[in-house]
Amino acid sequence: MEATMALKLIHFPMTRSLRVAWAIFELDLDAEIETRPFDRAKLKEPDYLALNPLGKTPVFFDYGKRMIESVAIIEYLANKYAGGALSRNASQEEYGDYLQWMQFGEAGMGGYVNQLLGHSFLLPEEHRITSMLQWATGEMQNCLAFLENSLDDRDYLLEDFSLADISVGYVLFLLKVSRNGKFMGERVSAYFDRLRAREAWTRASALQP
Ligand SMILES: N[C@@H](CCC(=O)N[C@@H](CS)C(=O)NCC(=O)O)C(=O)O
Repeated sequence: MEATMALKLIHFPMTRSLRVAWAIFELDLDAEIETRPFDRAKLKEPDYLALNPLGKTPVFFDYGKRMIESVAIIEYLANKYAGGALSRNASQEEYGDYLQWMQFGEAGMGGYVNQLLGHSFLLPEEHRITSMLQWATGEMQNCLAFLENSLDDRDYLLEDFSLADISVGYVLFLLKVSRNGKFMGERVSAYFDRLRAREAWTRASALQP
């Protein structure tokens, strides 16, 4: 791949590469963002598979190093290029919560959102399974209740804004996209609005091919 800069993200609007674009703007990093239209079929073509063999988004390059997991990429950027800004380390009291929320956004909630999207929109109608949709809805409600209680009266998941808010905030966005925003409680809705009001989110979510 021809890279004109050290850091390069191939971004597809609304997909998980949005986490990476959002973090790039929050961390004020000098990175090239090439925005392409999201077309699932194109991700499975040889040209794109040469970039990301999984045929998924995101794909990110730091010179010769390629990364394809959105939450790992944002942690990498913060620690390698921003002196640990918006991250937490083992010497800090919030470290355990930080790690947990970072994982919760993708490993905890991401799979259920995928099921909601798949069995509502993405799969051909004859392949959608109502009981899978019901199961994913119940699991998502469980996650949202945990989030609602955990937020308590804080503005963010930790004391201040962190990458964990990018991890979880993006999946709340996907929940809205899957037309399941109605399951968000009062605190989660207010939290999501707070995240969407951030300048870096506005810039990242406005990126177009
Ligand atoms: N765990 C991965 C998930 C990547 C992922 O599932 N990306 C979706 C878009 S949000 C995708 O590329 N879907 C295309 C497909 O599966 O065909 C991450 O967080 O980066």
